[in-house]
Amino acid sequence: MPVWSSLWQGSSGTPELQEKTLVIVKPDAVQRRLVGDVIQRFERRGFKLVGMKLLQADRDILDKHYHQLRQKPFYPALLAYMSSGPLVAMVWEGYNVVRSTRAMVGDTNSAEAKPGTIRGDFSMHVSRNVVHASDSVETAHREIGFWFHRHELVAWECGDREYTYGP
Ligand code: IDP
Ligand code: MG
Repeated sequence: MPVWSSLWQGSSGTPELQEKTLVIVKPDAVQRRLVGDVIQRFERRGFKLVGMKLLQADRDILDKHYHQLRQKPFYPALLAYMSSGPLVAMVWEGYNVVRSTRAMVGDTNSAEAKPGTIRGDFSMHVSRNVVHASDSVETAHREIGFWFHRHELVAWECGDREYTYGP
C-alpha cells in the first residue's frame, strides 16, 4: 500500500498529519508589514493554520521561550527586540511540519540564510531575523504550550486534503 494511502486512512486521527509547530512573526517583521508574506509561504506549501494571535509579549513568556539562551551575551538585546512591539504567534500543522518549517525559515544567521528561505529573502542580520520556528517536535510541543491555551487551537478539516496529501 502506498505510504500516502496508509496516512490517508484514519482521516483526521492520523498522527503523522497532525504534527504541529510554533511559528512567530517577530516584531521587526510586524513593523515591516511582512505578516502576510510569512503566512502565505506556509499556506502555499500546504500546511494548515490551526492557531494564530497578535500580542505584545511580556518578560515572563519570553524568559520561558528563550530559557536555553539566558546565559548568552545577546540575551538582554534579544528580550528587548522581542518585546519591542507586537508579534504574531501561529501554530501550523501538517506532515513533517517542524523540519520543513525550519528549512523554509533558513539559517539563524540571516547572512548565511539561503535565498528562497524567509530569512534569506527578508533579513540581513541575526539580531533582526524576522521569524521563529520550533527546532524539534518536542520543543514545538513545549513552545505551543507557552503561547497558546488548548482551546485556542482549532481542529478543522481542510477541503484541499486530497490535493496536498494524495488519495
Ligand atoms: P533559531 O531562531 O534559528 O532557532 P537560536 O539559536 O535558537 O536560533 O536563537 C534564537 C534567537 O536568538 C535567534 O532567532 C535570534 O533572534 C537570536 N540570536 C541568536 N544568536 C544571536 C546573536 O549572535 N546575536 C543576536 N541575536 C541572536
Ligand atoms: Mg531556536
